[in-house]
Amino acid sequence: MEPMPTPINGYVGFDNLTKQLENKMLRRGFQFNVMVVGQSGLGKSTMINTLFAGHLLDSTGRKDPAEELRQTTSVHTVSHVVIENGVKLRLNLIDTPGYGDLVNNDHCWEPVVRYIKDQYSVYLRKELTAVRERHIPDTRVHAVLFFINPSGHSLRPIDIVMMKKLGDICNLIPVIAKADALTLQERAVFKARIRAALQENNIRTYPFDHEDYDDEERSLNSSIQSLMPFAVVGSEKTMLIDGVPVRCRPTRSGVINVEDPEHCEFVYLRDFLLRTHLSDLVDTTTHIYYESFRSKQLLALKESSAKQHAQPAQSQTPGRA
Ligand SMILES: Nc1nc2c(ncn2[C@@H]2O[C@H](COP(=O)(O)OP(=O)(O)O)[C@@H](O)[C@H]2O)c(=O)[nH]1
Ligand SMILES: [Mg+2]
Repeated sequence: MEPMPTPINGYVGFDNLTKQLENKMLRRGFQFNVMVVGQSGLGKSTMINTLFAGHLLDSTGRKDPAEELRQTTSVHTVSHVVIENGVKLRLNLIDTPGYGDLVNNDHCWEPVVRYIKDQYSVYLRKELTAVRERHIPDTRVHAVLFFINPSGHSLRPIDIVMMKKLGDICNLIPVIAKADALTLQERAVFKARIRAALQENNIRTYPFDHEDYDDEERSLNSSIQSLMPFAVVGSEKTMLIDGVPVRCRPTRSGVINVEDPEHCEFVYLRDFLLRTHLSDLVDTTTHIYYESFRSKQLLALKESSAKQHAQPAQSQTPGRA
């Protein structure tokens, strides 16, 4: 139990601590690494650009009709620095091959899973060197946005396999892509069906409860979970509505205002990802996913070195799990 606070007579000044931390964080900036996963053409690049209100990833959409349709064939990372009111955010955006598009989808999750584990492994090696860097560059994936095809039916078996693999090793955030393809009623049914499938298959999505969460955090988590997966629409086009520029997408049934919660759930996703949970995503990656990778690796190392003592063999370095 924590001891009772001792009364102090007069101003000491350690209440400046939060200010000191804030200044330090502002100087250093934040690192946030987001990965997008899903079939090609589901609007992944567009959604990243909509989220960060800038052109950070190129869309597969052709500018010139003669140009070939570009498809992401390997895991591809781009880095950006964005600054808002003096807060510096270093972003790594990780684009992945449009998986599940091929005739043979066996092992299509491999490059994605390998990339995520490789980043843990790189970090661990840096941590284990005798002379550690003061700040180890963090390339660990803090959030994976998983784009679900707005089919209105249910998840494909391949989606389930992929999500299961991802939910075990990182913060998985499923979203329904191109939600303008569904009516509000279809959307509600589809969302409920996906939530049921996630539960049935024991797929862990972010946010999830943790032992040391208090009641308030648990109830916030469950209210977010009940809204998931967010049905989003992305667009880089802006139009003036009542004199204010807003991102929108013209459709057959009218113009969708991306930032209007009556039209789609983009703002929920943005607020959750960037306004309320950004720091927790980074913490969860460090304390849950990386920690579990780290302890598995170190235990394996210990075991193998015990074996080596018994019978001297080749040297072993930490690698992939
Ligand atoms: N209807 C609709 N189209 C979208 C949406 N988001 C993106 N698109 C379009 O879908 C095409 C593919 O988008 P892109 O972001 O390149 O998809 P990616 O392959 O998943 O990265 C482009 O023509 C986009 O303009 C959306 O929310 N709704
Ligand atoms: Mg793309």
